[in-house]
Amino acid sequence: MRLIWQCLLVVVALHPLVARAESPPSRPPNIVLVLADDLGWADLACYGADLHETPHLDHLARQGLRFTQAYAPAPVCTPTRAALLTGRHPARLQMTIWSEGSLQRDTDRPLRQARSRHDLPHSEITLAKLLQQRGYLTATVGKWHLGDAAHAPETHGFDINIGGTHWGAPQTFFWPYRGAGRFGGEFRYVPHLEFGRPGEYLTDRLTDEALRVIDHAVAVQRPFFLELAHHAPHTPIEAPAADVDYFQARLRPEYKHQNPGYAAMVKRLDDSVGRVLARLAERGLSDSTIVIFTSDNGGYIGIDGARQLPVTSNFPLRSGKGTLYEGGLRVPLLVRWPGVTASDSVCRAPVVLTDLFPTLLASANVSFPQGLEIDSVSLLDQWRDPQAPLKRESLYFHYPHYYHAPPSTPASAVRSGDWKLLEFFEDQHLELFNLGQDPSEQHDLSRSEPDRAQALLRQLQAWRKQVDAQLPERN
Ligand SMILES: [Ca+2]
Repeated sequence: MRLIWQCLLVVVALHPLVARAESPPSRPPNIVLVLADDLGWADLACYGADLHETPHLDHLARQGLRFTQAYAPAPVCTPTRAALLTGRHPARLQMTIWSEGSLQRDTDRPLRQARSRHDLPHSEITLAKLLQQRGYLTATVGKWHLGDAAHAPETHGFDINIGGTHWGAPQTFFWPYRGAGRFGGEFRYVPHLEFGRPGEYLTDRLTDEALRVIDHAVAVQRPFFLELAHHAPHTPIEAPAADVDYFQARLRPEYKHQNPGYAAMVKRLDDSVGRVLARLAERGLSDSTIVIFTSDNGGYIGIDGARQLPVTSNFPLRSGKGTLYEGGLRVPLLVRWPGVTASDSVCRAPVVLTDLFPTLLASANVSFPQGLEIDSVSLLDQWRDPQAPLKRESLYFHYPHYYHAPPSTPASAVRSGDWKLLEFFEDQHLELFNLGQDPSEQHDLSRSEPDRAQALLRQLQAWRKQVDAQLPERN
């Protein structure tokens, strides 16, 4: 009889529910980072979109924390992705333009663009690498854009890479996702997605792959870091015809968003997040998983060639991707971590995606190597309490390159409090805005506030020197 009781006690003690009740959870949180490509600050309904419908993302915002002043560290793809994974400023990394753009020199312009690396160096320590060392299963599904095959995700701490290449956009969003011509003569493809079916849509397929990663992590009983880096809604503006027709029928002349193709892409992106959240819930992982949704730069306001319409609008923010105005830099940022973020909370502090590096490491209780110079701060205090003071005075931006749509010239910028100064390298002119009073950057105060402009300029120049920012040269 005694033996039976002893056996029973052992069984009870080993039961997972009992073990959980007696000791604090030692297992670190799972992390799901959904990164959209070129999605603008105003593109979600919970950020003021009109034509677009984003019920799942709006629901995520209500369940967690929404940032109103989150910045991408750069107005284009590659530098933001490099900074997010390393916690270091694109200027310090000397990765300030998208990979393909780093190979061009502007010979017909007043300035030759600054030098920029094509590949993320292996000397850099990534978030994935540190989490991998902590025992996480690390996976990236979708866009990589941080270098050639020798610098693929597998060389930067990811156990699994599905679809990541050095290219910044697919030839087409429909299977088999390959071909040539749209981005020049080269033949592009998305690896690991060869076995698809006609009509299959890339956003849906990447979501299928992400769900498989979640299931695999559950099967092998490991905490996981999943980066679901969608190509949507980057060009080419392509979506299933029924979705495009749906939004075409809902267009109103007074809407700021007028592109039904783009609205359809955003809808599929929203569906993807809905499916990921549902799978986490099915697997009992909602409470133990940090879910983050954001974008790598502001919305692209160039023309969608197929429809002869602007791709999107970042209104009320000025301009778009490729510029250092708010429309080029500001992005949606949603965070849900039950027990840490409060439901329906809003943080208005200016933060930058580079901050996710120390924040996520702190969340997973992982320290980064001593002496590593990072350009970011942990936002864990703000996740817990959106009013918590932020330990940083200024944000810096450096884009020493040209952009095509809208046409823009090489520039740097600093934001300190509500004040933002832009310095344009072609003619050295300055623009000064008070974002608190003028969030749309319509009133340049550089002439009426020259002392303030000069003080911010000195601060910006000192920062560039400190991080060894590369500058454009006269042609
Ligand atoms: Ca992008």
